[in-house]
Amino acid sequence: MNNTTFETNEYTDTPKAILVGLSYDDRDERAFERSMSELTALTKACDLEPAMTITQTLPHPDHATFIGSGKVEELKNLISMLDANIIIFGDTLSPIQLRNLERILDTEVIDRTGLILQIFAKRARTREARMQVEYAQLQFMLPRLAGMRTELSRQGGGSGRLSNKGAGEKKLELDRRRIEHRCAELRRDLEAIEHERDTQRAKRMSSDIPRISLVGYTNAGKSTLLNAFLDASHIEEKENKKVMQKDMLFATLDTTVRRIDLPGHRPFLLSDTVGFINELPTTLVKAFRSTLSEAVYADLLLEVIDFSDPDYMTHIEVTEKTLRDIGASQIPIIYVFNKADLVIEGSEHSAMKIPHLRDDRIYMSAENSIGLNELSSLIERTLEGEKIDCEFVIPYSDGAALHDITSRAEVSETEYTESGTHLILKCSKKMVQKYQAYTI
Ligand SMILES: Nc1nc2c(ncn2[C@@H]2O[C@H](COP(=O)(O)OP(=O)(O)OP(=O)(O)O)[C@@H](O)[C@H]2O)c(=O)[nH]1
Ligand SMILES: [Mg+2]
Repeated sequence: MNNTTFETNEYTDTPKAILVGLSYDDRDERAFERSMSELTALTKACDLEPAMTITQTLPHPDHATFIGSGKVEELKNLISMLDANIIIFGDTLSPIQLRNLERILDTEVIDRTGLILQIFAKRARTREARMQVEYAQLQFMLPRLAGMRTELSRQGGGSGRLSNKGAGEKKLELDRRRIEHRCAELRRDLEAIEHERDTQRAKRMSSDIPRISLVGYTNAGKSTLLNAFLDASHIEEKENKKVMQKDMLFATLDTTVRRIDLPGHRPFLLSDTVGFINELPTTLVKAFRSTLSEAVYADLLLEVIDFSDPDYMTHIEVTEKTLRDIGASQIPIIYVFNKADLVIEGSEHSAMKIPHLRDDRIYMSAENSIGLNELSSLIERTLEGEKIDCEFVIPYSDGAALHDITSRAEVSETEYTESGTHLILKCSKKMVQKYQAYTI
């Protein structure tokens, strides 16, 4: 891998970072290279200048300093040569390794998890997202408290980085208790917000309109797809309803729900939320559970995939794993192979005309609004296919249920029996669950 120095002044005043990667355990070389370019993108997303990347291959990481001692020396020289402000490691380091490296290098050292936490801290806008990030940062920090040093003049960037000022056991204990107290406070406030969110969601759930969630790897084009759908919709003030789309990892951190109403298609609610990444830190997954779980309550997921990324298969695996982790793996999925306009000449897919449909997949381009109608039709067919045949007997005392069911399901037979109205119909699984007590 080349050592790259950026000579443009694109990053003036931006703190300089040296990126460090270790290839060990016979890691696949290409996968390692891609993970290092992802680290570069993450560094930029954190408003840091990736001034140089250095790599090393070892049979296994050094338990004290992660990389070998010779490489640490090399790093030390590079820091003074480049006047670097921060060192970023591509893997997760142990608290001891972080502490040792900071001591030897006398420079701030963070690992991939720490970097992702910083990005989230910078991007979080809503009160909920900010509290979730703070919670994740504190949880991440607790086991590392003892290692934090004070002498370093740390660059800012992110609210949560506390340094352990006075060292000493007493101070440490005080810090620990303060952090635990703050965590409890945050948990309480977050639960209150979650309750509010549940109420809003319950309102949405009770409406007839299907709920669809955009999920997928960060930078795949989820927000672009939401905006393209808005553009094509019959609604007012669509410009104000658009969300940020940007070539940057973790551009979106908050959840937005919009009504989409394409001419000639049935309307639906579409939610856009935070994207996934390989090895999303568990502290973040836990803290963002309620934001991520927006997907759990959807009737259908649109998994957006950047088809132009050579690593898209890994991205699909990561997304499926994350969906399992948040309990959303049972929801039907449409695979949206996006950015198909970028598929290059000469590749195995270059003859493909877009939009191209195959079973539960569509190859399209959100940016160029190619394939929106075809995707809408696929959505309708998928939702329709999800409907099941069912029979209900609804007691005469529950008029509300009868009204709800008959207005939303396709009723084929109605009979008035002694115990209630007997209906034979086709409806969504959700409705069957809701009126489980009346099914026969
Ligand atoms: N060429 C091309 N670029 C696209 C397409 N769709 C999205 N992009 C670009 O890809 C970048 C990322 O798009 P976003 O919509 O912000 O991606 P996202 O999935 O919302 O990403 P996060 O919010 O960071 O998780 C932007 O620069 C878009 O302009 C497409 O179909 N073709
Ligand atoms: Mg987005």
